[in-house]
Amino acid sequence: MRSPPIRKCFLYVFFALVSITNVMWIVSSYWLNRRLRHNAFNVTYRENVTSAMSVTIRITVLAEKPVCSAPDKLVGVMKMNMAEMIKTYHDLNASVSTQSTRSGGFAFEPDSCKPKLSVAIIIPFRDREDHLKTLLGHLHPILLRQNLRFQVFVVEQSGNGTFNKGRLMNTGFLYAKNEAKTHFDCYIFHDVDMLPEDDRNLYSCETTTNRVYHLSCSVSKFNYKPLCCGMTVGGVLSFSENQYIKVNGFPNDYWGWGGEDDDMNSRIKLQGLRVGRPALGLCRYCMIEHERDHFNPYTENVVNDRVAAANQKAKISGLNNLKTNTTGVTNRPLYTHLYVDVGTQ
Ligand code: UDH
Ligand code: MN
Repeated sequence: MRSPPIRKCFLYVFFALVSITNVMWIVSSYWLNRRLRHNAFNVTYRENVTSAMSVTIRITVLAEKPVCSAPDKLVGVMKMNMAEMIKTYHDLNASVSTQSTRSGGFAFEPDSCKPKLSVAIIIPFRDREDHLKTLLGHLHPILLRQNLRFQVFVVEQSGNGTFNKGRLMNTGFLYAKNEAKTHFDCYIFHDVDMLPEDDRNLYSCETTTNRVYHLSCSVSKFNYKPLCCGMTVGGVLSFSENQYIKVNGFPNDYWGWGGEDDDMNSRIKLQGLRVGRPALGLCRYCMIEHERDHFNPYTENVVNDRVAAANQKAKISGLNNLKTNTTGVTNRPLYTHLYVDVGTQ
């Protein structure tokens, strides 16, 4: 049976309208998408087709967080009551030992603004659980107050062999640079027992100058005497990615306690970099008191000979000949835990 002409007309108009609205929808969403992407907005589209005649497009534009300005919640000098801190951070037990439900590890960042810098904190580690708890409990809030994006990597040496801090730090750097999901601007190598005493000591780095930063220049174990007693760049040391690559990382051939920091000091100078330090009051650190670890012996002559040859080795021992084996990675709520076989002496 043939349709009456009036019904046919309606059908044509109906299909024409549907096609026009669809074309308009496609063009406008493409255009908006391009424009908004160009302006770096996050866009979520929700199409709601309620009937053939009415096509509504609801677009929610979520403005991106503003870039963080200078941190304004810093407290300055902090009270360092060790007994109280240890008691408080005992509760961190769960965060320290449990596995995170979020995969891939994650960086922390402030809620309300987009950080200017992304920082990887790399902690060489073995058998210092109490120190780690205390450090994490103390450091996390400081880094959040400093408006940084940061991720902590605890690089643990497996087994009972002699400790090799240089290899652990190099392994942590390469993992953070190549395997983590976040890009980092700065890499800060951090002893597990060093607690900053002033949160105006910023955990950052200089990406455009030749200055690396020694953040811990006044330490409790030396009665806060600046650069006391042969100290060079030990404790807490900050690099940009390029700077760390330029110095070829830490040396791999220091076994046991001492020397790798003095060797690094030579590498920095050899590459024409300079060591910057925060203003004296700001670089105060409290080192948790401890004895020398059993598997981290000090052999003075060996260390001295190695440090004397530091410049000759700078190009041949470091990132470019690192042979370690990362046997496991566990993402925990507060940090990413690497288990590393550093090889043998
Ligand atoms: N580290 C470990 N486990 C070890 C050895 C070293 O985690 O078994 C790491 C840790 O991050 C530590 C860092 O390596 O903070 C440096 O080692 P250290 O703390 O032993 O170095 P420090 O210069 O040693 O503090 C001083 C030891 C002398 C103590 C003498 C006390 N009378
Ligand atoms: Mn120590």
